[in-house]
This record gives sequence, structure tokens and C-alpha cells, in this order.
Amino acid sequence: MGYRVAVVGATGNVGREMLNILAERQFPVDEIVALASRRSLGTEITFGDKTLKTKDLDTFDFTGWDMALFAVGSEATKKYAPAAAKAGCVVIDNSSLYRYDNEVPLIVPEVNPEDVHGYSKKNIIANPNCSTAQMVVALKPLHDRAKIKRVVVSTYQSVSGSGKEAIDELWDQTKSVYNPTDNYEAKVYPKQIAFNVIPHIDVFLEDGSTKEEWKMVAETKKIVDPSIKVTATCVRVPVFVGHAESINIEFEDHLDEAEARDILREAPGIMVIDKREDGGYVTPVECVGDFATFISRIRQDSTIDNGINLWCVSDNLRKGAALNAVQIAELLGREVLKKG
Ligand code: 2RA
Repeated sequence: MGYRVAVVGATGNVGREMLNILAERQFPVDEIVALASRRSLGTEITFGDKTLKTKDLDTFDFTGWDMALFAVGSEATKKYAPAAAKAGCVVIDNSSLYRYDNEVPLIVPEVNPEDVHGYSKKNIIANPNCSTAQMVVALKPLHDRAKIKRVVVSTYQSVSGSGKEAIDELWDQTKSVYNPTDNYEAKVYPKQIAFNVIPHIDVFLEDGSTKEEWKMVAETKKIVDPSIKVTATCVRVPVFVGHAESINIEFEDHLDEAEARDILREAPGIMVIDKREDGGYVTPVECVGDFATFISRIRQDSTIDNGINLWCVSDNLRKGAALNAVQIAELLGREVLKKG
């Protein structure tokens, strides 16, 4: 016996990936429904070797459904998630709406699986921000060994993090650079993204950081350890899919690079590709479609007593969103609902 699963926002990048990954990982599904707005009604969506037609989220009754993977913005989540949760359907939410709610667990299954038992307060589980998810997968095993004091991270985030329109913008703007007569008008980003980088993701906060940077700080503290100091600079880069991060870690205790590399090699969800030669590291184009969080460029930071630098790359639509949500569904099934 399996689960009755709804995917909410099934026509978006993340919603489609959720369905792909549920099928790829053969999640025990008795019944699955793809939900979207009325204007997308009847859109055909692939689920493994099947084709689903989207149903209307606005009129859908979640009663009798086990789980709903939400891949919509905070506004739509606010409108539909409480009703689903109230109907007894556990919501696994990819928006930022519930991430910082003390009554909602924020989960990366490789890092804090035990927190899944806190779901029943609101019948909702939150999925972290994409840039946080891949980073905490790398931090957790190292923190367990040598207690992390401080993290300095710079991100290089692909445009798919901003949605389908941003992917189109990069494509069209890149073409327009070669065809001067085609004066492309930017719609998604405040500055040119083609052949450029933009040090601004989400809104600016009072202290001059952006909300994306604040998310990485707040979520790392909630998922791993509130004592860890994090400072982040989040940058948009002209890459279609795949977020990359340069991470500097300061530990309480000494940890040499060889031991750090061994720990990461054994850690769940991680693939270490780390050779000091041409191509001995992972780049975003190579991570697309993969489940792993890739770690390269592991090396001592000799400017401080106990420091390690590393490079972290992962598919932001997968580990950064859809895969993590499906892994939470697997964890919820295995540890709590126990069907299938
Ligand atoms: C981004 N992390 O990359 C944000 C939301 N997916 O745009």
C-alpha cells in the first residue's frame, strides 16, 4: 500500500522536477494528482511513463490525501496550504512562508531527519532555500567532527532559481548581445545578466544584506546549530541550472584538509571530486540532473588557526528544491506515516 500524493504548482520548474524525482525514485504512490491554477487546467505533465493532466487547485479537496508537495510562491502557499493541512494532508512546502515558524520543522534529511517528528503541530514541513540546502549538507558532517564557529559563503546562483522567465531572459538577452538590432528589454533582473553577474538576490534589508543572504544565515542556524555565525554574499550568474558556492569554514577544533576530505567522502548526499589538476573539480553544468551535492577544492585556510575552504555545487532545482522535498516525503513515510 502506498501514498496518495498531490504536487501543487505542477507546471513550474520545481513542480515538474518533483514529479520526475517521485517517479525516478519509485516513491510508493497509490495515486498522484498534479495541481495548478485554473488557467493551466488540463496541461499535460509527465510522471514517469505516465502523463497527468493538471487539476484545478482552487477547487481541490485534500481530504484523504497523505501528502502535498507545494511548489508555489508564498502567496499561493498561504492561500492553500492551511486547508490542505487541516484536511489531514501533510504539506511539504518549498516556499519561504513557514521556514522560520517555530512550529514548523525545516528539514534537510541528511542533516536533521529527527526534526520530522515536529510536523504535527501544523501538519506542515518546510523545505529550505536552495542555496542553504546544498551548503548544510556539506557543513553538517564537518560540524559533527570539529564544531563550526563561523562560515563565510559566496554563492554563484543560476537563473533557474528565479523561474522560467529568468531562463528565457538569459537566453534572449545573450542572443541580443550578438544581434545589436534586437534591443532586448530586461524584465526579470535590474541589470544585464548575459555575460554579467548581479550581486543582488531577493530584496535589500536595512543592514544592506539581501533577503537571500539573510535566509542562508537564519536557515543554517535552524537546521544545523544556532551558534554557527554565517555571513553570505549571494550573486546571480549567467548559468541556466546549478548553484555554486565558495565556502570558508572556521572550526573550534583543528581539522586538516585530508580528514575533512575523508569525512565528506563518507557523508550522505555528497560526492567529492577533488583533484589538483585541470578539470579536477565540479562546475554547475556538470551537476544538472544529479542528486548529489558535489564538493571540490578542499584546502586548508592558513590565514586562521582552524580553517577550511571548499567549493560546493548542486542542481538547485533538485537538491535545492524538488529532491529535498521528495526526500522529506520519503522520510515522513518511513518514520511517521509508515505506509508503502
Ligand atoms: C533563487 N534561492 O535562487 C532563490 C529562490 N529559488 O532565486
